[in-house]
Amino acid sequence: MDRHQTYAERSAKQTNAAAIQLLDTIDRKKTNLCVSVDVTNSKDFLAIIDAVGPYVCLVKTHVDILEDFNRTLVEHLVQLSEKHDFLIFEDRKFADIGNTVALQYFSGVHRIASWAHITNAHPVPGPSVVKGLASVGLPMKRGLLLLAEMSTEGALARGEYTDEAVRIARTHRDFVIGFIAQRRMEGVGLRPGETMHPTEDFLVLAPGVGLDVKGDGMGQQYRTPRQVVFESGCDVIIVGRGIYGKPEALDVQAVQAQAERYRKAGWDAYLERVKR
Ligand code: 5FU
Repeated sequence: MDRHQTYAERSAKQTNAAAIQLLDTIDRKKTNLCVSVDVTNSKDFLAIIDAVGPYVCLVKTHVDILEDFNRTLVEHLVQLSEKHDFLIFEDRKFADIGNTVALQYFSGVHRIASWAHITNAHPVPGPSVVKGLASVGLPMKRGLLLLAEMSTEGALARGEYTDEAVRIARTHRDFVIGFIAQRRMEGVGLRPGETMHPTEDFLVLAPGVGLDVKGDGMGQQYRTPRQVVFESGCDVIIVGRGIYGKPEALDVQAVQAQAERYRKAGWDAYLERVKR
């Protein structure tokens, strides 16, 4: 992927419905910001999402941390995604055998496949994790991200592991739309004599983004939107606490001001990248 290509140009070449929807939303709303809403009660969860909705292309959830999760909450989440025109990404990090992940994705309390446009998986079980999830997600027009790298200090997802993640993605292009990673992944993991397919284009969604601090004291490492989008060529910045701060003191106007600050930083970095 040529770093100067716009989101709109790239959308025209994608085949997966979720990837197209995400790129079109980014282009339409002029935002490559994904807000990660890691709070434990549904009132704060929905209040933050309603506040940041106009500024984001994607909302990332960890629904297993919600103490009062129920089906009505999912209905409200879906209504907000329609009201504010964003997609939903459940950061489930599946990592089991194909049969088990298919059950975890479709069934259980959360029924993730029924409402999340995008989810993700650790490639640690090998290609079968993708096969299992695709059996559920493809007919529902969903997309999958593989965790090729992580933002944490000392992460084991590097070197040959990252190469193998990209190889798995390459053989499942219908369902794997890209990666959770810290840099672009085109051409990574090619063996001697292999050449990159000319249309290879993976979306890269990068967590570990912050403007004010470098870490959280628990291994998280933050880079700025410019480092992530302009220098490393990633497509979407994922920001959590940098936007909503401490949920016990939720201030909707302050959250919106932070969301706009990160949206602008991410979008300016993109405009700088695509400038010819
Ligand atoms: F795969 C990853 C990763 O490598 N780093 C992450 O931080 C996922 N995350 C998630 O992004 C993590 O689980 C949080 O939900 C979010 C980052 O939140 P923060 O508040 O911006 O640190």
